[in-house]
Amino acid sequence: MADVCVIGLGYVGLPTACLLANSGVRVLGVDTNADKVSALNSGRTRAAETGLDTLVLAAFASGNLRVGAAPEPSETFVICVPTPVAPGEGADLSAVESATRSILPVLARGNLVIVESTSPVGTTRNCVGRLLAASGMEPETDFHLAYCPERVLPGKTVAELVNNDRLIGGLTPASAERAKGLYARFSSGRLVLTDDLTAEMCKLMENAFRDVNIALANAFSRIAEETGVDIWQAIGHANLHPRVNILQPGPGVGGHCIPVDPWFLITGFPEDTALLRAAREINDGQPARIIKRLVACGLAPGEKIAVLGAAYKANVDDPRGSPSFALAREAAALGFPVAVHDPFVPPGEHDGVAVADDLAGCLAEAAAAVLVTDHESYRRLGSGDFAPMSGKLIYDTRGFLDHDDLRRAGFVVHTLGIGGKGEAADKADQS
Ligand code: SAJ
Repeated sequence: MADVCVIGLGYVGLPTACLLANSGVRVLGVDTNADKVSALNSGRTRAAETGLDTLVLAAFASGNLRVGAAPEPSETFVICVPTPVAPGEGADLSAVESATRSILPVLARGNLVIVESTSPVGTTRNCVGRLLAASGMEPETDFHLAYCPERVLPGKTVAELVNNDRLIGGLTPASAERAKGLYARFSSGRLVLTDDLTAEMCKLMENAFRDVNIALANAFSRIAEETGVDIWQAIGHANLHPRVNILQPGPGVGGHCIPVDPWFLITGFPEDTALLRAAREINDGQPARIIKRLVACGLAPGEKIAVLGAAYKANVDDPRGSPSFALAREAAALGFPVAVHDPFVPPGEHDGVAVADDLAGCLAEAAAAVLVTDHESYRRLGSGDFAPMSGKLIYDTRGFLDHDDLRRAGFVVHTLGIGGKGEAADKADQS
């Protein structure tokens, strides 16, 4: 018997289980991946997440955390499994369904079931609630049911789980109150009560908001390239307006949340989501646009492109959905040999693209280098680091490198969102 059973020990489930254990409740963490369970039992975690190692060690040392393969009778069940959604297709709820079915044999009257997985609006009551009703018990009459989305930023997961405000969406106010009691054990943020449908909708709105606003920055950066404006400076100036906050343009939107979650809304409500679909197209179109600009700068098929960065964002080792891979694939399809470097992503094949941690090897004989990820360690790159290149073209998609130093050493530096090559890019578009 545990107090809380957390199902799915991924980037949210594991730290949540540990924070609960460290707050003094007996937690059983469950995962269907036997390797993950045995790694955890021998004290190993994914070290790249700040503070996670210490948290896991403390949770095991407290004696309150166990991990295993199947749920046991518990007061509360927290479902933290993935809900993948492919562009143009509906959400794949199979992991939520099987996690829910795994609770059925141990569910008891008075229990609380919480869903954290990002899901289409209505999943908690219509999918999880209905599946659990097969127990002969009804949600709300016999057990409590709530939807409580996480809002953590990968890389800062532990701190954000503790500090962020949270939405607690209950099928009834009583369910929300029960769930609030659980999160209050470790959260110092505000715990705001609402219903399950609203909480589900909020999670999707939050990430769609971000995607649309990044697309807006990317659309502005394209106009800047055509007009000779420096978008980085222009955004800084525009953001002096007290009610304007334009985000940063870049090589596209990666990760497993922002480019994915809008599809929950687009596939469910195609007629009302033209804006969200357009944003997806703009953001996904950035890698192809970057290659067009390299071609406009004179790069020819057969010449090697070095891609700096495989992680989807700065200073993390997570390559999921990284625009680097779209860029590498697109370039390879057009006949450019490509090498991808990252200081954090484990070397090997990711998304069908080879990633290496040898920077000089990646740059060797490259005609062009493209800075994709704004890792802090890349900021310090000077002209000497680019010396192994055979060509002189550097394309900075983040407005990030020390352009003066590079130019002094004879490199030709172009930056995403800075005009000057508009005409050449136009010609490439028309060819
Ligand atoms: N990006 C830009 N321009 C910007 C900001 C980001 O191009 O101005 C790109 C990044 O380079 C990256 C991608 O967007 O490729 C996403 O990065 P991110 O740091 O903005 O977000 P994630 O995906 O790491 O985490 C998001 C967060 N959601 C929001 O900010 C609304 C996080 O709070 C969520 O919990 C998480 O998704 C999730 O699990 O949904």
